[in-house]
Amino acid sequence: MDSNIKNNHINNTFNVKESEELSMSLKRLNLPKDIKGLTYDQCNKLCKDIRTILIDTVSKNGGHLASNLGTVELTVAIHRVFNSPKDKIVWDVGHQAYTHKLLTGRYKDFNTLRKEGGISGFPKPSESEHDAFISGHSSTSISLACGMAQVMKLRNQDDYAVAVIGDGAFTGGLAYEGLNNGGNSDLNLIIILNQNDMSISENTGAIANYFSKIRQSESYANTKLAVKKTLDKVPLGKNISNVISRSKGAVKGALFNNNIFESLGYIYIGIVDGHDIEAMEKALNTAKMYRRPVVVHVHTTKGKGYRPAEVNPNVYHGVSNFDVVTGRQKSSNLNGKHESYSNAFGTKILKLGDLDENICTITAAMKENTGLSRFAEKYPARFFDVGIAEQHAVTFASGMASMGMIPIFAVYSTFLQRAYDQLIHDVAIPNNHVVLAIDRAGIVGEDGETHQGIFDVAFLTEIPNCSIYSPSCIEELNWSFDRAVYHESGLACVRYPRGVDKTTYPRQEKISDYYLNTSKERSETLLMTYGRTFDSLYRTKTLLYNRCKISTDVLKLTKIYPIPSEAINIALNYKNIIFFEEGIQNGGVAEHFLDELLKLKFSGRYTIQAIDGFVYAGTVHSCLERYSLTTQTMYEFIKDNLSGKADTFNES
Ligand SMILES: Cc1ncc(C[n+]2csc(CCOP(=O)(O)OP(=O)(O)O)c2C)c(N)n1
Repeated sequence: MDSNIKNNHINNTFNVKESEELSMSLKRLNLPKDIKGLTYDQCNKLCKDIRTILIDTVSKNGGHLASNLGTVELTVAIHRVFNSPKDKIVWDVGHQAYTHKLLTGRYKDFNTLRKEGGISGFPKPSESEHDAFISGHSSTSISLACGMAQVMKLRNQDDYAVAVIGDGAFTGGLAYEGLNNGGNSDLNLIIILNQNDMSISENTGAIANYFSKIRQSESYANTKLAVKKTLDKVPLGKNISNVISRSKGAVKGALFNNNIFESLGYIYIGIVDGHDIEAMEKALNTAKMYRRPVVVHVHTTKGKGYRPAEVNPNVYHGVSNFDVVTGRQKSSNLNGKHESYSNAFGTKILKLGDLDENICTITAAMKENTGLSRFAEKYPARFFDVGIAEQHAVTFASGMASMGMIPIFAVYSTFLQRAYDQLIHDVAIPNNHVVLAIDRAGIVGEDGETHQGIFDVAFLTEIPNCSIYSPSCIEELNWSFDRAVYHESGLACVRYPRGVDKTTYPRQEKISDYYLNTSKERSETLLMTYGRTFDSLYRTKTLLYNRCKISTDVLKLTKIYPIPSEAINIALNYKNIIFFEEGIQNGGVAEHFLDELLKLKFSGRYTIQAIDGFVYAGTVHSCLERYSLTTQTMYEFIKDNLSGKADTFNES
């Protein structure tokens, strides 16, 4: 750990010697078991130390900072009260589980957080038996915990399934499906609702308003007082039925009127100060004693303990590496000379919005990250943040489209997976004109297999009347949106990668659905791709010629689906086609392209190099390398293809 971290931004006075002792104790303790034996004073010191480790590590490796700083005490309390791994702790989204990782034997390797082969940024059962389930996508924890608690019951196990879910994740529809199911049961299901009033941006919607009202109500103070008074008198573990009836009365008496959770069949305990370990412990121990579904509602401060993150929790929700003293992120996309695709989309959509009052934009809790902030500011009446609710966003968009508006839903490729039925049933079948701005399409890197945007092309191309554009640079992104908004009908998608446009390939005079770059000498080999990998493929073509005098032609698709018929006719003239695709192979464009060629009796060689499984964490470059999608690896792949197997090719 970097012992130089003694700066003003860390609110807690940080004592290096004390911290080193505690780091030692993090190493020495048999965690999570031994945490139960610490005094509250030791716990509080440990929390300070954990915060320093979090800030230090995330400042170097990037990751989710503010959410983790907010859940330090909460996690300590959870591990003092529950017995992981017998009790199952399910972290919703999983981006706030760093302290859990530190407390469950991963301190030593924590410096590898989010690195290839290192500690994952999300819970991962293959990494530790304490990670009850993988996560990454929001709002799954209640359903998972429900399922686990159900099995505990079937097996007569007196253990607990604990869902830890934020108020942002609580805006997702799946949370309500789980809540509905669990409330009607007698399971050992404990839902810890962590309210910090933030999703990535400020939490939005009626539920967020409702939670604020609960918090502001006078009963907040009353509840705290009543629970404390009752539990102070109750020796835990003794005469449990008495304890239950007494604490039940007290808790119930102090409930918020018409509490939604009570109405759905849950015992409700709250609101508890999520930074007060003792109070948390008491609330959780009470919850355990009921042996039926309980909601423990806690309040925390996102970014707690690091001033820049407390002041701007949205900026420090997910960060690249940053300077601890200034708080400045080192590789922020917008600071460099290259423009990010998200920012370019933000500019384009603003221009379209200026010219056309029918244009409106939708986000599922990702306003800043998808580049919609400027549109939201300028046209608040035409901007909609619907919460973490991708399914609703798609159907909501289709409702708007049916009334003549042009809705543009900006969404990460990975989260669009949530809305598959809505795309088919609510958009494609009625053939409503909904535009999807699919950000983070392709490999995203360090967040790993739950976040890679590698499935959208395969699942979208299965939907009738869906058109898809995959620009290779920002000029093409602008062109693609003009096409998708005004030249397509039905479901129209533009997909683009995470990060900035650094492409250098020579631009076409006029952008069109496809682009053919031929060599001076006629070539029998056609290299194909679309999207971000085109720039690398173009370099590969040059490399092949310069180093080996191998001539190849390159065909890039900008409109990738339906495949432009001219592109198919061009490809028919070649004897050897190699298609590189930054996406899952099954159902991808390369396979569809081959289908079209075969219908026209293509008899040459056709090779697909695409992704054939889940892509685990690494830098974007190293993930692309694994699938031969960088310049150097494409070069090697093509050389192999043309040499060893060239004989077969010539014979055919
Ligand atoms: C289905 C889905 N959509 C979007 C996201 C992106 N996302 C990650 S965390 C987050 C906000 C979560 O807010 P909350 O649950 O309150 O946790 P906090 O970070 O505030 O602790 C969002 C929108 C996601 N993980 N999953």
